[in-house]
Order: sequence, then C-alpha cells, then structure tokens
Amino acid sequence: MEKTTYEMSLSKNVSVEVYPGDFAWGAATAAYQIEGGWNVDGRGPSIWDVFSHTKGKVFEDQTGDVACNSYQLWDEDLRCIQHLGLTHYRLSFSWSRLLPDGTANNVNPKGVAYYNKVINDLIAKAIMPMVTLNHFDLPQDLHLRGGWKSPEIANYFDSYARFCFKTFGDRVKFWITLNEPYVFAKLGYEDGLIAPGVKEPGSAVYLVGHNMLRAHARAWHSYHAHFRHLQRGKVSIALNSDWAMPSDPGSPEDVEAAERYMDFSLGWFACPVFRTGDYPESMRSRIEARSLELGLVEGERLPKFSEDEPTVLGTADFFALNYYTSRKVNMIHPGPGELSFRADQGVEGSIDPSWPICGVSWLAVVPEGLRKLLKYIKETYKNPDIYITENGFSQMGPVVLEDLDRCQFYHDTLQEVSKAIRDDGVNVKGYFAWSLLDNFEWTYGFSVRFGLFHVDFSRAERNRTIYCSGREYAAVISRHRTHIKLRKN
Ligand code: GBH
Repeated sequence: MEKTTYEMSLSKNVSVEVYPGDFAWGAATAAYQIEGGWNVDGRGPSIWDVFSHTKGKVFEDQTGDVACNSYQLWDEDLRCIQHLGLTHYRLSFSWSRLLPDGTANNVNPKGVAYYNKVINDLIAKAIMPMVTLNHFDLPQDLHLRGGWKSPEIANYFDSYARFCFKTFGDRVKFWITLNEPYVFAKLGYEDGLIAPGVKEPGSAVYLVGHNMLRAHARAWHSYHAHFRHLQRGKVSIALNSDWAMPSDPGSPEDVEAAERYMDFSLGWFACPVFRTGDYPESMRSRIEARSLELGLVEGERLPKFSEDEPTVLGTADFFALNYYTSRKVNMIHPGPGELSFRADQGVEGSIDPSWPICGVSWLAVVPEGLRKLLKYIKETYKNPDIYITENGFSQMGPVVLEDLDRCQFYHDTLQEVSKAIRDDGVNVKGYFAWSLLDNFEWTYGFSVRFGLFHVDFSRAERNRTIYCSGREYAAVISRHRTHIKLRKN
C-alpha cells in the first residue's frame, strides 16, 4: 500500500505539462545486447561474437549467444513495450544478421524477415521505431578486411545503409547511423576494453573516429539524395557525453580543462557534424603540439577531412544524445614521451564524493548534469532538436524489483529535462530510457542491470518482470497522454 502511494507521488511530481504533445517517450536496446540467436538462420559473426568468445574479455566469460533471446522472444518484448505505453522504441539492427559477410552482395532473407516483423508489429501498435544501423557489432568479415581503420569501411557502411533505407525506410522514419563513435573508438582501439580489443594508444582512436564520421556522412548524403523525398524520415548519429564541470569553478585552468574535456568527447564528433565541418580547434592544436614533441609528422594522427568527399557538416537532422553521468575536471601534465588520447586531452575527470554511485562504478548519478548539457548543446550547436536517445541507471548485486532508487532517478531526470524545456528553451523532442530490458552489458556481461524489465538469465524462458521503475515510467507517460487529451478538448 505504502509503496503504491510513493510511486504515485513520484510520477505526479513530474511536470508532464511542460513536455510537447508529440514528445517521443521511448526505451532503447541494441541487437547484440538482447537478441541472442548468434549462429542461427544465416547470421554471420560480428566482432562481438569473436571478442566475447575470447577468454578473459568479459565478466565470467559471459557472451551474447543467447542474451535476452529477443530473436525468439520478440513477442515478449513487444508486450513489455506496450505495457509501458511507449510511443517510440529504439532498437539496432545486427548488420551481420542482414548481410552475413557485411556486403550487400549477400542478403540473409531470414534476417530481413525478422526485422520486418519487428517493425510491422510496432507500427501496427502505433509505436514508432527508431533504428540504429550499427551499435558496436561490426561484421567480423569486414573487420578482417581492415574494419574501421580502413577507409573502405565508408563504402561498405554506405551500401549497408542504402540497403536498409530501401528495405525498411517506407516504415522507419528515425535512423541513427552509428552509436557512440567516442566509446567505440576509445574503448575499442585505445583502451582495448571492448571489441575489437585493439590497444594502439594515441593513433588508431583518431583514425577510427574519422572513418566513423566519413561513413556516417556518406549514409546521410545517400538518404538525403535518394530516399528523403519519398520516405520523409530523419537521420542522425548518437553521441554520448558526460557533462564536465571545472573542479574549482574559480580556477581559469580548471575552466579550460572542462572545456577541453567537452571538446575531446562530444566536440570531437559534434563539431564536425553540427558546427564547423572540422574537429575542435583545441583538438587540432593539442594533438599537433604533442606530435611535434614526440617527433611525429604533423597531421599524421588526427586526419584531415578531404575536400573530395561529401561534407560532414550538416549531416544530422536532429541531435541524438546519450547521457549517463558527469565529471569534475582538472588539467594533467603528461610526460613528454606519453603517446595516448589521455595525454593529448591533458585533462582528467573525477567523481565528486557527494554524487551517489549506483551499481556500476563509473555511473555517478547527476541528473542536473543533463540539464546543463542540454543547454550547452543548444548554445554550442545552433539550437537543434534534441532526442535523448539513452539515459539510465544500473543495478548490481542482488536483484531488487522494488528499485525505489531508480524510480527516484527517473523522476529527478525527467524533472531536469522539463526545466531544460521550460526554463532554458531547449528543444527536447524525446527521451529514451536505457534500457527496456536487463541485457548483456558489454564487458560487464549480465552483472550490471539497466532494464525497466528484469530478465531472468538463469532460465531458458528468459522471463521478463517489470521493475517498480518500469511502472513509474509508464505512469509518467500515461499522465502526459491524459494531459494532452484534456488540453485538446
Ligand atoms: C552506452 O554507453 C551504450 O550505448 C549502451 O550499449 C550501454 O549498454 C549503456 O551505455 C550502459 O553502459 O568501464 O570505466 O571503462 C554509455 C557510455 C561508455 C559509459 C563506457 C561507461 C565505461 C567506463 N559508456 N564507459 S569504464
């Protein structure tokens, strides 16, 4: 009884009236994290199959071989989506399920049938799909052909994107080309912590980021030239960012450090796409200066955008933001011989002791950081329409279905978003909770749970059970819907 009252008061306290009538209420997932069915019905391997099957890479050597088994249990997922009353659902395609060797020469009809069913079922329930073309899981065959380090990847990605636009674009109106190029390049090629597990500090990271931008831009231009006039959808790229604040706001050095932290994370991709067509000035100058110190040729590490290729500037129809946490930032002064992204960046972030850590150690809970970040994006990137394409709160250890801390988190976060809309005039058009389901949390395996629904990974049925936070989110969505109806009458 008491619990119910608590939930009601939480959802009642979100200022739903501030949200626009066509606001997208969503939840997000990614193919490798939920689908399973890794080697059935003609699916080709991806770099994540290879990585997770390599001993010692993932917590307890867990894999996404089965995960939530969404490849078999899509009907269950759909029920969860409907239960929440979502207006939008963000999923990703497994590239190697559609094109097993990554090339459009070889299409897997069963993969096409699976995503057709998912999309058609969503549309039949008036739920808008938002599709990410690639969420970390590059087809292994393309990796063997050089992967994201090879300039050729832009051609492969463009062919894949065109195939998807042609096959599904009559129904899919929101496309995300790539998920979090920062995370993929940095953790995949600098730190070696996620697939493909390459550790080439200070060099590959920039090349991979560059090729991801080139690939994204090619796909956007393809959509713009060949599909937009018929399909009338929107295409963007999902960028993740912490909100960086100076450790001491009174120290000009810390203030500069915070700016540089933003330049080397969000700015790395947002500046080329939304602002100038090139990397932030501070990235160019820092990396050049460090290269000189290290005796490397200038321009060898951070690539230049070629005039012969379609421009990267303007290749996003909205701003897709993944936000999880914030950092207090100060300068560091790396030794002259250190070749790394961190040394180039020359700053370091830390967690303020007053911020609660929930579940996984990197996730300090700072909802007010989201409001500041939204305002920063409005001011820095020409006031775009913003969709928050991921945001969430994790649980570790014993399963707690009555996750009141996560309820509080969603309440606080949605309040911050309402302030951004009402008081800061930010054009926030949608919010996608990460995640619909507990799922394969990359190197953390199943030990970190982000779901609005719990998934029982110990049972073949992979039963889904709603968390308290799922009911809370559903209540907010339903209150917003009621409010809009009343306003119309
Ligand atoms: C998102 O990345 C992903 O898009 C999504 O697939 C994922 O499930 C979700 O976050 C939750 O993690 O372990 O100290 O090296 C969010 C950005 C980047 C934040 C990697 C955590 C790891 C820090 N994440 N980072 S550490």
